[in-house]
Amino acid sequence: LVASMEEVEETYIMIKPDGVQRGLVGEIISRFERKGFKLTGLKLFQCPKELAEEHYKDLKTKPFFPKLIEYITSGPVVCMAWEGVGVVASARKLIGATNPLQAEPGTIRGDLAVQTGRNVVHGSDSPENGKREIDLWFKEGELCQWVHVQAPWLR
Ligand code: RTP
Repeated sequence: LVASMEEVEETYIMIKPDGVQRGLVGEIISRFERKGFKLTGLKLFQCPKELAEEHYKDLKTKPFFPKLIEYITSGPVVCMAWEGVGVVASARKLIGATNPLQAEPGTIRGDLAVQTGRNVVHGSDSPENGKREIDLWFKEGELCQWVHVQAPWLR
């Protein structure tokens, strides 16, 4: 029942400016919390343009890139680091498809969003990117390690 350390992953989850402006912060955090992942970093943050460009550097050549940078820097975001077994893929499932109209009901985007360009939340797409993005968005000392007792009654 206790996962070995090798299986534990980290992912970077970010509530985008529309999620903050629409008052969805609690709702979104709650979904990851109730699922059973461990929150290890959390802050409200106004993202500078340079950081948004670095975060989305793989999309630099896309026609929507300037609009994406404008969107991500248009207001504060909520930066989060979450840890757990299989957290990267599971978080992507909880978030749902990039286009909210194609996202399944029950997912964050499926329940709460309509437009691809306003899809309320980001989640890392691989464990490697999870680490890279957490390093990019958090400074040393901003992350906390703590003992996450999920379900002692099942032991
Ligand atoms: P994210 O990185 O935000 O979790 O999103 P994702 O992996 O589901 O999607 P990705 O293809 O990496 O795109 C990153 C974000 O860019 C915006 N986007 N706009 N056609 C468009 O206007 C368009 N396509 C993508 C979305 O905000 C998407 O989440």
